[in-house]
Amino acid sequence: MTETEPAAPLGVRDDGGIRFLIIDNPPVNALAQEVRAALFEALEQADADPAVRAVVLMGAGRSFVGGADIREFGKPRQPPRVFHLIARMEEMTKPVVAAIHGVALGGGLELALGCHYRVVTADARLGLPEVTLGLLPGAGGSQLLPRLVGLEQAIAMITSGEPVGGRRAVEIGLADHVVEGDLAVGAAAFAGARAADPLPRVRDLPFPPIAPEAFEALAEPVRRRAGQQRSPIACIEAIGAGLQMSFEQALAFERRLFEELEASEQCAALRHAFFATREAARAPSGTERSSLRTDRVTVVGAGTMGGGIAMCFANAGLPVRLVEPAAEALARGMANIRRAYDATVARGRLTAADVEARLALIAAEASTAAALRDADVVIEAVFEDLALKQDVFADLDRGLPAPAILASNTSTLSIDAIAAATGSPERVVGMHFFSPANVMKLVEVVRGEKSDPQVVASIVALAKRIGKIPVVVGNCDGFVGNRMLGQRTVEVDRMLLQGALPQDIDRVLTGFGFPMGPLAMTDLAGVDVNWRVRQARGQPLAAYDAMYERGRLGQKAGRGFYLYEGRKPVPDPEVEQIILGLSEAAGIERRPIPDEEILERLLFPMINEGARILAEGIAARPGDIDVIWVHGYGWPAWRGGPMFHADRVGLDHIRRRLAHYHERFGLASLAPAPLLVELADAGRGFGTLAAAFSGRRKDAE
Ligand code: T1G
Ligand code: NAD
Repeated sequence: MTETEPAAPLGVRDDGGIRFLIIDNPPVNALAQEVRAALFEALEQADADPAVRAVVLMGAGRSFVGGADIREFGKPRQPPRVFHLIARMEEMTKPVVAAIHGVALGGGLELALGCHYRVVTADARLGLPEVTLGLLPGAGGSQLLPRLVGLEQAIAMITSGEPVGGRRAVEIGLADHVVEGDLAVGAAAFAGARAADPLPRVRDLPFPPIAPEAFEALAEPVRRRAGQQRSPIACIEAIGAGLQMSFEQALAFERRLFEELEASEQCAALRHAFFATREAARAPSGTERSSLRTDRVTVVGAGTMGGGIAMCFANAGLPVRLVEPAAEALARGMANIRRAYDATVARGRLTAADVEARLALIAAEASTAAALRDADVVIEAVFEDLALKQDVFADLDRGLPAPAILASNTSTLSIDAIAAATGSPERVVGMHFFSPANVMKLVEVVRGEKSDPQVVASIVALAKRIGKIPVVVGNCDGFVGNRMLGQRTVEVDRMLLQGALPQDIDRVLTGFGFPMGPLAMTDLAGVDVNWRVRQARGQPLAAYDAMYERGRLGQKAGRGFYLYEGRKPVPDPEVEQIILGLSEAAGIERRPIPDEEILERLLFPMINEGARILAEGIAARPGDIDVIWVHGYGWPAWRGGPMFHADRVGLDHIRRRLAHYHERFGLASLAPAPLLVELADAGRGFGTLAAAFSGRRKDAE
């Protein structure tokens, strides 16, 4: 066993004629320039060295390779590129075996596809997630993967970006063998046994033939789901090239598409969303090593949110207690949970056995006393009523000793007001899930004035443990998301009275890329939920109140701003009459409102409020606001988020348009926010704030 001096970031060692090349570029072994250069050279050396019978390519640490280095995108890249490495491996005179543990994603999987063999651990994850970054596989993946796994599987993997597990990879022909024991040992044995065999190259396999109409049947649903996002469609085009072109021609076509996408706004937006999501989820500085225990969780209130929150823990394999005082309400809550799981089984995403295993993790108890027993964290999700929540927190504070954390899922109430009902406000924090809680990824972690940073950090870590995207925000009315949404809702109501109809406004926002418009969303969440929140604040909205007063509560009532045939919203002439009547009563002469104005008034007041939120420090970074809107409010990720979008539109333009609407409508909230004005005057964008705020991303775009 001879150790050669490892050329960081690549380790090289020999064992019985097998040369191990170990990529070592923490945290995810991304294929940065220096890695590619070192690997290319090592492949050359291994091929030339007669003592080497075979090569095993591995990753150091927790993964094989997490992909190309995303930070290099949008900048000129030095050779060798990933596709050069693949071409070099395909020219090797001895077998190269990829030994995969952890993840092999993007360029990492393409590298493995350039190898002659792939062995995996059972829990490895193999995928091509480029589409989620607004890209497509740029090193041959669109041509190599179909040759191994067939077109249907390749289209599914490349257009969804979803990885497959190690065992599944062998089942579909993507990998050759699952190594049960030590990966290096298993891979070396596998390589040694094939050192003298003819070298199988994936590129030499035939591209799977398919009839044009059959290909179209696979492509059409992808195009439909893509909407305005370009990358899934480009993936289909790249894969399809294999049917008409030679391997080399199809590779060149794939590369042209890749360069087109890499230079695109959508790709810049999705890369921004990628890094902003990770930045937002980082533990607040100084609390990286939070020590508070969060294993035993109790959820108080088994309604819409409490049930969904309990499912999050069960879905993550964590036991959870669900408490309601009333047995009937508890039974209703558990029935909702079972119904939700049954729907997932019906969609083939879970088995009946999975459901039983998850339900077994939810301990339902019809007693408030249960809430006070051995919990590290209590998440309260009772009615949105301050006095009730203060009672519940006072009981918890008396019954459950510190350092147990007391978290509230309130969506609108002040965390400080709730904490004031306890003797230990330092252990009170907001944990604001979004409906449906078992689906939506976002959690606003609301730090109260007295919340201990360790408590905040513990809840951030807990949210990540259940697969959520936590964003730490300050305590204010509506926190970040609902506060900005409030500005949009006010403008929606005003536009309805001034000349627009629900379908006009919703068409414009879905045209921008949202999955649903503001009025259809209100009907889904419940017109009454919106009314109750505004009632508590004394915020009347003519059109919204008119729906409520007429019992038009939304989907659950079969009518709201729309009539509902099943879940399909249908414009209702009666609503038009109601709105025309409101305009007349308010003495407003209705006018056609151009789409451009509708869009500006849906987005700019929100962005303006975002600037106020940043100036107040309620959000730590502009990227945090973007993450909240992308993962909590349906903002299209390929548009980056409201603050990213604002920089694309230009802050000076937004300032001028807001000033125009402020002058025209005289609404204080439309006055351009000081931070927006300051940045516009300086010709800067919110993105330039990132550095000042986090001091880590000097290159923020
Ligand atoms: N490049 C650069 N940095 C990366 C990275 C990458 N590919 N992947 C992760 N990071 C950073 C991340 O920003 C974070 O940094 C840290 O690593 C830990 O990540 C040619 C064109 C691998 C499953 O899309 O999905 O290859 O915040 O917090 O939860 O065709 O990261 O600590 O400073 O997410 O354990 C395709 C992207 C690229 C995979 C690990 N690859 N990464 O998850 O840790 S395109 C991807 C992930 C490509 C080729 C094309 C996840 C992960 P920081 P993390 P994690
Ligand atoms: P819900 O009415 O569906 O459920 C509330 C549950 O609390 C009911 O089952 C009720 O029986 C129970 N409850 C009442 N008093 C209780 C007590 N003293 N102890 C234990 N349980 C008690 O309401 P929901 O929509 O689930 O909302 C719950 C909380 O979550 C509210 O604060 C709400 O603002 C917040 N929230 C709601 C949404 C949403 O979209 N529904 C989204 C985010 C946050």
